[in-house]
Parts: sequence; C-alpha cells; structure tokens
Amino acid sequence: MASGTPTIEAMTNDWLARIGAAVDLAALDSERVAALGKQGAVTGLLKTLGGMTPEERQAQGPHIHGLREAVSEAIGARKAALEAEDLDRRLATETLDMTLPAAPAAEGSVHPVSQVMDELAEIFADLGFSVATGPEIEDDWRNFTALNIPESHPARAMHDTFYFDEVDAEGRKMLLRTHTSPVQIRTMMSQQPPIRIIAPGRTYRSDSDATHTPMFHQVEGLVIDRGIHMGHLKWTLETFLKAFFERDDIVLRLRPSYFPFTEPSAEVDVGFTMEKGRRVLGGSPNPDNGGWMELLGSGMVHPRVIAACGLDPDEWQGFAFGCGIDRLAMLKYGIDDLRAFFDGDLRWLKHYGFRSLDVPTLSGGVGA
Ligand code: 2NL
Repeated sequence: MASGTPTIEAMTNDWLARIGAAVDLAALDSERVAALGKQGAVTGLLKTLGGMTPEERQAQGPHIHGLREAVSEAIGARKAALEAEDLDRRLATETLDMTLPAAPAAEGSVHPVSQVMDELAEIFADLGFSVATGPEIEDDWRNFTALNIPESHPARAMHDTFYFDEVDAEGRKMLLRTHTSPVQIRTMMSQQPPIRIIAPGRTYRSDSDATHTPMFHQVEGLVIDRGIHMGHLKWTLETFLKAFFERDDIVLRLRPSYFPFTEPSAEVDVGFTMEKGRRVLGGSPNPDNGGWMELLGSGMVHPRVIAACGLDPDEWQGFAFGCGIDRLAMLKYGIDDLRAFFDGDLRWLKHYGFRSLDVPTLSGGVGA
C-alpha cells in the first residue's frame, strides 16, 4: 500500500481511540456519524469496493468490512458504558425526599346545583323516595296532555316551549320538557303504586331575564298510594325544608292556587326573617321583620292525570310538588345572581363550588 494512505489497521486503531475518548453520548453520536453516517469515512471506504476488480475486492473486502464491524461494535460498547456512568452519577447525586408532601393535584369543584341535587336525593331517601330520571326531549302527550293541559289550554302558551321540527307518531312536534312532570308520568305508567319519587333535572323554557334562564333545574316530587291527603303533603314538605335549610323553625303557609295537574292546588310559602339585612328562611315571620316567600307549587294529583296513566283514581290518590333547584341553591348558599350559575366562570365555580367527595351539608339526616 502506498505511503501516506493509512492502513486499515491504523484506521481501526484511530477510530477505536476516538470512540474510546468520547466523553458523553452526544460526542459519541458525532463520532458515529463521522464514521458510519451517509458521508462517513468508513462508509466512504465501503463504497470504494464497488470500483475494484474482483481480485482487489477479494483482498480488501474482509479488511474493510472488519473495520466497519469493529467500529460499530466499539460504538455499542462505549454507548453502554456512558449510559451506565450516567446512571451511576444520577444515583449518586439525585435524591428523592419521600417525606415531602405530594404536589397538589388539580382539583375541580362540585357546582352548587349538583350539590343541592345530592342533598335532595339524600333527604328524600330518608323519607323513602327514590330518584327518577327521564329524557329531556319529550313528546307533547307526556309533557302536556297527560297532565290535563289540553291543546287549547293557555298553560301551553304560558310555558314558552322550545319545539323541534321532528314529530312523534301522532304528528305532534317533539319538545324540550318544560318541567320534569313527564318523568312522573313515565313512572306511573311503568310502575305499580305505591310510588314515592323525586324527579330532579334540567328543564327548558324560552325565557331569559335577570331571574330566568332558558335552561333551569327543577325538582318535582310524587307520592301515589291509598288514602293520601294534603296532611301528608304538608308534613313531607315541612320535613324536607327543615332538613334542607338545617333549621327547625321553618314555618309553612299553604295558599290556594291553580295548576291544571293538581286539585286542589296550593302555593307553599315559607316564613323568612331579616338577619343582617338578608332574608333568611325560618323564624316567625312578622311584617316588621320578615314575611312570606313563595317557594314551591303543590297539590293533590288531579284524578284525570291518574286516569291518563292507566290507574283507577277511586283507588289511588297522591300529592305532587315542584320547585326550582337553582332557587333553592341561591337561598341556601346566599348566591344572588342566577345568570352566573351557567356562565362557566372558573372563579365563580371555585368560590361557590363544593369539594368532591365531601358529604352534603346536612344537619345529620331527617331523623336527627
Ligand atoms: C311549580 C309547580 C308543581 C306538580 C308540579 C305534578 C306532576 C304530576 C302530577 C301532578 Cl305527574 N303534579 N307536579 C304539581 C304541582 C306543582 O310545580 O311552581 N313548580 C316550579
């Protein structure tokens, strides 16, 4: 071989020295590219095999391939050694203090409406009620007709209903339920009495101002059994409101009213007193320091509604009531802007929200 051209052996020694001297993984990778990369020295040497005569190739081939093998083996070995060194260094220098408190995990909060729904479920469970749910898209019959609200009834207009273009089997437009009453209709049609349910959920009316949002939450209650009368209604609501507002001095006033689905119907007012300039439910209301606040609608289920669900009204009676959940949440937790409920502002949610897995704030159950 001509002088000045390094022998394969010298090249091998040179590359092995360079690889052995690489101080870290990045330096080693540079050597790998310089030797075995597309433009690398060893790669270049391999390419020269193509231009040789068969005899030259037979003589040089094993040496050049041997070089390539030696270089890539050395790179592999050096890489393993550097990685092991790296690990040893980290094990020697990095420490983990297992006694430090864990970093706080991002935590959401429970919306006041969800909190109140949980509280309602808990209180009424103690009274033997279960929670019933149903679809938010309903048909005209379950939302209106079965509830003794006929086609021409002004209550249909009063409800400011959202209608869909899609129609049911009778050709009537489907709608967003305007109350959760259709859930009770479904329950009466599918279960035998005695029935004791509450139906909490989203309801919809085309109404929007400071005290109305197009979507709102309602809870309705229904009891169907033999010999049910308004005394059961009043006791149930009184027991519920005392547990919910955590006060024993809640006073109820039933005022005659009208709903198509109940007869007789009663508006339920709750006495409030003024405490530090705020209306607080409870206490004996007198005109100087309080009054009556309308909180619920209620009544004895109209015999026509019972009959529409396939039950005999001479055998089965019941009471029902309805109430806004958003309103209950505002009263219990001192929130004064309804629209902020559904803005999705994280600051509001953090302020008024509740910790998940916390026990609903009840005084200790209905029996306590
Ligand atoms: C109100 C009034 C009320 C009912 C809802 C009801 C349901 C069936 C049968 C009879 Cl299936 N009644 N629900 C009864 C009276 C009043 O709600 O002002 N809600 C906010």
